Amino acid sequence: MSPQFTVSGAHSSSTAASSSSSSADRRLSALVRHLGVEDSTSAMSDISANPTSAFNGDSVFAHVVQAPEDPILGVTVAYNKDPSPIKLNLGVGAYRTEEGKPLVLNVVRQAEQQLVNDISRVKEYLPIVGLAEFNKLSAKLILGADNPAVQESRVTTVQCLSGTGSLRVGGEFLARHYHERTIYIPQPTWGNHIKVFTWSGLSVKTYRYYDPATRGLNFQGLLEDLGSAPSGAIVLLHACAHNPTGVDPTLEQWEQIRQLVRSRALLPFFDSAYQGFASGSLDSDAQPVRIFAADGGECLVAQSYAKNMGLYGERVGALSIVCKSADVARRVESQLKLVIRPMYSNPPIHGASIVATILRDRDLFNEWTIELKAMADRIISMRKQLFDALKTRGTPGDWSHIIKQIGMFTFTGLNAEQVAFMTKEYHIYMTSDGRISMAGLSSKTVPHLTDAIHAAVTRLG
Ligand code: PLA
Repeated sequence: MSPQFTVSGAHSSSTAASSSSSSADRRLSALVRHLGVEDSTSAMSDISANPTSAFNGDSVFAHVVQAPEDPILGVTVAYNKDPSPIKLNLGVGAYRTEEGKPLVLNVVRQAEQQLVNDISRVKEYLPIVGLAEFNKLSAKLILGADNPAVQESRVTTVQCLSGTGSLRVGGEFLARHYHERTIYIPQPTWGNHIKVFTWSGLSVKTYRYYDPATRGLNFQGLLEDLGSAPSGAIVLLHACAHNPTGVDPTLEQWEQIRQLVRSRALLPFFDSAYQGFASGSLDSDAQPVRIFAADGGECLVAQSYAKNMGLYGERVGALSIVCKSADVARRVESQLKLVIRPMYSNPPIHGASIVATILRDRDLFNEWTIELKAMADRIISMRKQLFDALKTRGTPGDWSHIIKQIGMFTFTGLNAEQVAFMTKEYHIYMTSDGRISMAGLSSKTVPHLTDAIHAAVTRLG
C-alpha cells in the first residue's frame, strides 16, 4: 500500500503528484523519527542515487539499503532458520494446540465445506466495501445487536484486510477528513500501530499506559495524558487483551476513560484484535467498545478475525465508524470507498464468506463460542502452569503478573539481553521486549521455558 494524499480531491493531477511525493517524504521522515533510526540522513539520501546508473550496468536499485526484519514477524523468520529440535516460537501471537500445531476451527471447516458444496457461488468481485452481510454481522458482533447506533443505522462498516487493513483504512480516512491529525497510542503498544498511523498521514503521540514497577496499568498517567491531549485528538484504545502488556482497565476504569474522552471531545479508535480471547466471552470482551458506542458519541472500531476465528492468513476484518446520524454514516462510507478503491480495489471473498456463514447460523455460532472459549481456557491454563513451574523452581522474582495478565501475551519483564540469552542458549524465540505468546506454549514445553527463564534471571538478573 503506497502513501495516499492527505487532502482528497483538491489537486489537479500534476500538482497531486508533487504534493503526494512531498507528503510521502514528510511521512517517511516522521516514521524515521518515531522508529529512532540512527542514521536517518543516509536512509533518506540514498534515495537520490544517480538515476543514470542503469546505463552503466549497475542496478537502478543499487542504492536500496537492506531493511531490518519486522520486530514481530522477523522472530518467526529467525525461528524457521534454526535447525534445533527443541526450538520454540513464542513470538507471533498465533494459537497452537497442546501438540504445538496450528488450529483450524471445526466451525471454519464446516463453513468452508458448505461454501464449496454450494455450486451457485461464484468468484465475482465483491463491492468496494466488501460482503454486505459480513459487514452487518460484524458490526453487531462487536457493538451488540441491540446497540442504538446499529438500530438507527448510524454505523458504516467496511470489510478490510484483517485488523491491520482496518486500522490503515481508518487512519487514511481520518487523515483526509478529520480536523485533528494527532493520534495518541498507548505506551507501549503493538509495534505496527506507529507505522500504520504514520503512513496513514497522522502524527503519532503516546499516552502513559503500563507501569513497569507494578506490572499493571498506570491509570493516573493515562488520565493525565489524555486529559492534556488537545481537544479532538484521536485516541487509540485496545478493546481488550492489550498487546503486548496483557493489562486491561477494569470496567469502572473504562467508564472513567469514557467520561474523560467525551468531556475533552477526543475521538476513540478501538483496535479489537482479540474479541473472545481475553475472557473467553465475546460479549464481555466487547463491553468497553459497547459503552462508548452506546453513549451517542462517535468512534471507530477495527476488528480482526485472525485470532478469534483462527483466520490469520485469510485476512478478514472490518472497520466500523459509528456516526451521529444515518446520513453522516452514508457520506462517510462513500469516502471510505475512495480510500479503498485505489489501495486494493475490493477485499477478498473467501474469508468473509466463512465468517458470514458462521455468524448467521445459530448452531455454527454456538459451536464457535465453545471452540473460542476452549482456546482462551487453554491459554489461561498455560499461565497457571508456567507460574506454578517458576514458583516450584524457586526462580527469583514475583511472577504473579503471569496469571494476572490476560489475553494472548505475557509481558514477562525479561529484558532484551535475557531474551537474547534464551534464544541463543535455549532456542526460545520471543520479541525483544520480553513478550511471550502464551498461545504458543503447551504442557510439554512449559519445563523448557521455565529452565530458560530461570537461567536468564539467575545468570543475567
Ligand atoms: N492489532 C493488534 C493489537 C494486534 O496484536 C494485531 C496482531 C493486529 C492488530 C493485526 O492483526 P491482523 O492484521 O492479523 O488481523 N498482532 C500479532 C501479529 C498477533 C502481528 O504482529 O502481525 C502479534 O504477534 O502481535
